[in-house]
Amino acid sequence: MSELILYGFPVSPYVRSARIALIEKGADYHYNEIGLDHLATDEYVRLNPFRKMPVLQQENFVLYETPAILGYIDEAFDGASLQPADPKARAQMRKWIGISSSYLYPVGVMQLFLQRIMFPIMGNEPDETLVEHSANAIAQYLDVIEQELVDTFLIGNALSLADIITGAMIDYVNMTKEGSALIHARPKTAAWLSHLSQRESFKQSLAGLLEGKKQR
Ligand SMILES: N[C@@H](CCC(=O)N[C@@H](CS)C(=O)NCC(=O)O)C(=O)O
Repeated sequence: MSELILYGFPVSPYVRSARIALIEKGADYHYNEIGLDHLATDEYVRLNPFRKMPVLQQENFVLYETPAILGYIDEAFDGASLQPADPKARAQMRKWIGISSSYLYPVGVMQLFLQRIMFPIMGNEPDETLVEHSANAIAQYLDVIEQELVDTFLIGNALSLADIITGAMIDYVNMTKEGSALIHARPKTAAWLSHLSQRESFKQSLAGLLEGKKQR
């Protein structure tokens, strides 16, 4: 198969999701690590006119939007399927992919994680009002995860794209002291995240910048 290239900044949970899926499938790929400044270049806009990451490229096939990338990775490569065959289960998986992008990312990543973890790395002071607001919002979303989890995985009894994208975002929430307390008050969610974070794919895809940054 022709060379597969993934572009993105390693801290991005969307980029990390794609890396997790590639590792889970055992796909051979080249990771082209780019910084946020690269999104403004003419070279990048030719790959993604919306200037977001990740982008997956395989010769003249260029794909952006994480749900599409995750589906392609699963379907184009051998290895255990990351999508359930049953239509209802597959629909539930897509529901979680939508929840992650529409609700978890804006509050859990762009507010709580950004303020608590990334701001100190960048030398900025967190906005405590925003931290409190986002922790309250994410608590409600964690309640939904806790109610829906029946077993080790979000859907059925196998790892799916739902666990990958939702897990990548909740893992970042768990790095914050507020998020960690909320997750550990929800035993099924805590056990689910603990299983995921022990997978090689989750360990190998953690950005070096974030190592040792989990708050205690
Ligand atoms: N809908 C896009 C969202 C991707 C996205 O928001 N990526 C972030 C990184 S986590 C990004 O590129 N941010 C740069 C920016 O908004 O300027 C997807 O599913 O891939």
